[in-house]
Amino acid sequence: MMSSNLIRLTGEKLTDVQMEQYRELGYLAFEGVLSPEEVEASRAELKALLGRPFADAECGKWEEGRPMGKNNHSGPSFQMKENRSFFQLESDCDWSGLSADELELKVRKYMWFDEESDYYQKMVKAHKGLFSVLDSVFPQGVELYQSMALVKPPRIGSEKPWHQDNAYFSIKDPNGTIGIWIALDDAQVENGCMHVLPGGHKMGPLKHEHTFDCEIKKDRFDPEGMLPIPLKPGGALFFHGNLPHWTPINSSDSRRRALQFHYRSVDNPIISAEEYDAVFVEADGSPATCHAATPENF
Ligand SMILES: O=C(O)CCC(=O)C(=O)O
Repeated sequence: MMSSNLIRLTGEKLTDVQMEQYRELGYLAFEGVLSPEEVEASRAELKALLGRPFADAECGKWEEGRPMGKNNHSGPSFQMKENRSFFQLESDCDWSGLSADELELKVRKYMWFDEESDYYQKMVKAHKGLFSVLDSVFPQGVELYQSMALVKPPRIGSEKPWHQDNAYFSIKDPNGTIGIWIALDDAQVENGCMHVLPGGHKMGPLKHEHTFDCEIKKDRFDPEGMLPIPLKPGGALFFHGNLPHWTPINSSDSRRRALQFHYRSVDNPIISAEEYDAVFVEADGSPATCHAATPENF
């Protein structure tokens, strides 16, 4: 198995060698993108955000049960009434009567969390480490497309099956998107760290199908060459929107919180899901998106 080739961000921009790795392998992994202080602050802010539906002053602003699509995991979810923020619990969770601390150990993911937080707004707009990579890959500039906190709690954190993030998006040029996955805990195989298929972005769009989630089935690719990317808290993976990746269940007693941001280059517009079905296609021209797999889920 290849090593994950963890490197430290040293300069303002990526080196030519790092750019070459990004182009060839479709990812770069760095340690220490967030400082220990930033990791602490990020954890505290996430905890505060997740506790909000249960704080007296806030609970009237949330409602339970935004439909998540009929197959896309089945845990209960909470929707902020005033904006698009929502979070989802792991399947089969009974959340009634839980304290905010207990609730955090049931959460699967929290979408658009940055919009609720001045702290995270600053991070997504101006974090030096994030932008040293973003500015190198997209010198024309970027815009945030999506944010999610992926909480994968101990023992119950579910698998995220193999997928390409571009299959979920609807952005005109699939080469003009990038994902950033930041570990807030020590992320190892046992608690569900990221696994990538190095160079897999070069296969182009692969058909996605709905099972318990939207995924690429094994008739489309061979995950044999997959590489786990263990990261210490504050380490980050930057990856091409077409790179197939997977995270296993959290089978350990350790937490595995992560932040994930997706950016698109400024010259790469958002288009409709229907238009995108004609862009993100397999070699024979057939749509490979999650929208095409189950349009009613989108
Ligand atoms: O952090 C995880 O478990 C999976 C994240 C991921 O690949 C995704 O949500 O697209």
